[in-house]
Amino acid sequence: MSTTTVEINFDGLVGPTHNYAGLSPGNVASQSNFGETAYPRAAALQGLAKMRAVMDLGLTQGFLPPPLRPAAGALRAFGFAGSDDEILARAASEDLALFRAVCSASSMWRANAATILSAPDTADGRVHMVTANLAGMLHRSFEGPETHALLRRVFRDDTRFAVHPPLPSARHFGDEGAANHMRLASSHGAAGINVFAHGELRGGAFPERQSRRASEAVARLAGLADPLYALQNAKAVQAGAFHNDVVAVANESVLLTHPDAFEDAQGLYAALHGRLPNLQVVETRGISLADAIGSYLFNSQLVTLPDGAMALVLPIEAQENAAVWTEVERIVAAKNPISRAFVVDVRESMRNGGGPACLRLRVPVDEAAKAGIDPRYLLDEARWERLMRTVEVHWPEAVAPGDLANPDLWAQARAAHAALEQATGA
Ligand code: SUG
Repeated sequence: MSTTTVEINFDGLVGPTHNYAGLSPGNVASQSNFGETAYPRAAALQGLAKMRAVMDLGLTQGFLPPPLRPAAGALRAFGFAGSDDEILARAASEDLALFRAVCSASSMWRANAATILSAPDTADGRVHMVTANLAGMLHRSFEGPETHALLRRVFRDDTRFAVHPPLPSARHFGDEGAANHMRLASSHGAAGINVFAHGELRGGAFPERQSRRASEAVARLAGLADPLYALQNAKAVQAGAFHNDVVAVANESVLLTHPDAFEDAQGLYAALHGRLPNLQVVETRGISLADAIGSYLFNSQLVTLPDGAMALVLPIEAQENAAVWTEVERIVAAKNPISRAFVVDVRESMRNGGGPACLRLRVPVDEAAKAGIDPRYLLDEARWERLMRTVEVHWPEAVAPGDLANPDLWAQARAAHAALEQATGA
């Protein structure tokens, strides 16, 4: 056990084609903002400001760049041929839904990039990363292979990191990554309990995106001993909790949760208490599922600060909801042990159903593992400034769904992608 293990948040940088195409059924924000104009530059700057806010708390911050969109290359597998522009033009006219899917900037929600299994919990003592297949949504299903290649580049020391490809037979193994995984432990460096929240076919109006079979495969791949599986509450899924991280969040020994997050919440708490004596379950009081999902209270980042205190990094929407904010103030005042709250503005992402916690992938590392990360993806002042400048110069100001078929946007997105590669040296 290492006392120097910390968690690094790797945020997804919002890509230049960020738009509102209503691609995620079951995700209330994505559905209700369909057709609106999106602001990719503002979206990426909001994300960078969040990264900066977390850096300013004294935490190490990483970032993951977006893949090139529109993904003309992905369309070749479906029989589209010609130049990239020819392929995109043909797809836009023949299959608009498929075309919109390959334009999505959904890689920004890096909580769905992979499930991360912490070194003290895995059979070989490496950090395991199982890339998510994101099979539940067409637009997200294109991310897996690119994310796998990226994670292999970033977490390059294979004596410290084991990066797995997305699970095959995707339809039967729907896997949405860390958004449905929680780790409870007395500290980041101690052995922990891995909890996998999952859905099952229960026939509601909204899809259940994480299959238990996928979670079991993830646990096997990492060689976890004795993980827990917790069925999501059908009420929560049907209220719009398409990922468990919109109704619960864990950090070290704390589980902050909506009382209706899990089908058998008491059973889960009892199993956790039995294995982690200093576990603190903080259930919210008086917050409806609708308020939880509208405000994204639980999609806060729950982080351990360098002085050992725990803080919530909340979306501004949580502050704007009086009932939710009163509850946040109560939780912080109780100090057991969440004692600070910071608010960030990631409204552009929120309008597609992605809060602060969706935008980041948590990676626990000790010093040796940290040294095995490509440093170009760890932010310092200069790298953060360079990202800011690149976004300011190259990201489009506004994108409406109708703009997606405009070849000028494709050219701008390619130029932005190239500029980012140059800026990061990647
Ligand atoms: O998969 N939204 C994402 C939001 C992901 C949030 N992630 C976590 N909860 N961890 C999704 O539903 C919307 C795209 C659109 O409609 O254009 C979208 O993909």
